[in-house]
Amino acid sequence: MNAPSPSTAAAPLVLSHQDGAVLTLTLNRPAALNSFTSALHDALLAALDAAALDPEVRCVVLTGAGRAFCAGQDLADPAVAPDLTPGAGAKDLGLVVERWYAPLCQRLRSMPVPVLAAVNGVAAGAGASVALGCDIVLAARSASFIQAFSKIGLLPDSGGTWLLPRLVGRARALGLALLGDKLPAEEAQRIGLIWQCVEDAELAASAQALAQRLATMPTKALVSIRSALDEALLLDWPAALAREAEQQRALGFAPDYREGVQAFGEKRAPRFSDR
Ligand code: T3D
Repeated sequence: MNAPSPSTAAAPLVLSHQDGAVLTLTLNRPAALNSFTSALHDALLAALDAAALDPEVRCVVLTGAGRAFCAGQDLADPAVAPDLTPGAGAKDLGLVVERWYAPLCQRLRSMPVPVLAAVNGVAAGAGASVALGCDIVLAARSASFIQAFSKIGLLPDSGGTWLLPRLVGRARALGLALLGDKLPAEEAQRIGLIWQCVEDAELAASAQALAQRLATMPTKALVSIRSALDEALLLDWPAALAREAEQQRALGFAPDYREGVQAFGEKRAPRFSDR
């Protein structure tokens, strides 16, 4: 991965680097392990919104600067951290989740292009949920996933309660979420929480290679596959079959299908263009 452009005055909270059709977004609060403040939320959401609208972007890579991917909510943020002075009122975390985390997770899940998380270090709390909400998760061998919520009296948010049992089943989801233990990347791959664990030195290059590959694929089909798999988990068998027919109908009318079949017949690489 090429180094993101160096910052000028105040360092941007999200570094953006485009290589061909692959946009890499790097969370950039390394001193606080890239934990989320409202400003980081704003910057990330704006970058994802822009990518969603940019026809040149066909895959997004999300990663972190420094030694962490993301340590979840910034617990030093006075807007969310409890005021410990006696008699001080409690903060409404529901509002924080509704205002920031739910829109971010919804944005990731509805991106019109595949999103790949390159987990370069620890992913804790909402940082783990955000990584796991991406379409493909690659992690460095030294990275880890921590459902840190229970340690501070909270429950997995940012889609965590939805994602965890679907990814690893109820028993493991509960073990991870109740205990909040550090799960090394290699173990995360073994239990099916993530796609792949790679050597630290290979993470950036592996993520870019996979992202470039996804960027050459039929984007509409990839995004339909994501939504079909998500929806199918909530459907019974006849409804899933009906939904497949519906989505296949739409893909069959899209130019990428013609191009794919034509390229196969002509024994050449397809040139997909739908987005
Ligand atoms: O609004 C709401 O609150 C609701 C939404 C909640 C969503 C959530 O994400 S809740 C979960 C929040 N996250 C956590 O509880 C994780 C807290 N962090 C940790 O447990 C540890 O830092 C890690 C296990 C992630 C890494 O440990 P380690 O030993 O490698 O690093 P460290 O020394 O703990 O942290 C390094 C620095 O980053 C340190 O700052 P310092 O002392 O060097 O100035 C530490 O305070 C800072 N840091 C780490 N995590 C956070 C953080 N600062 C603010 N917020 C953090 N979450």
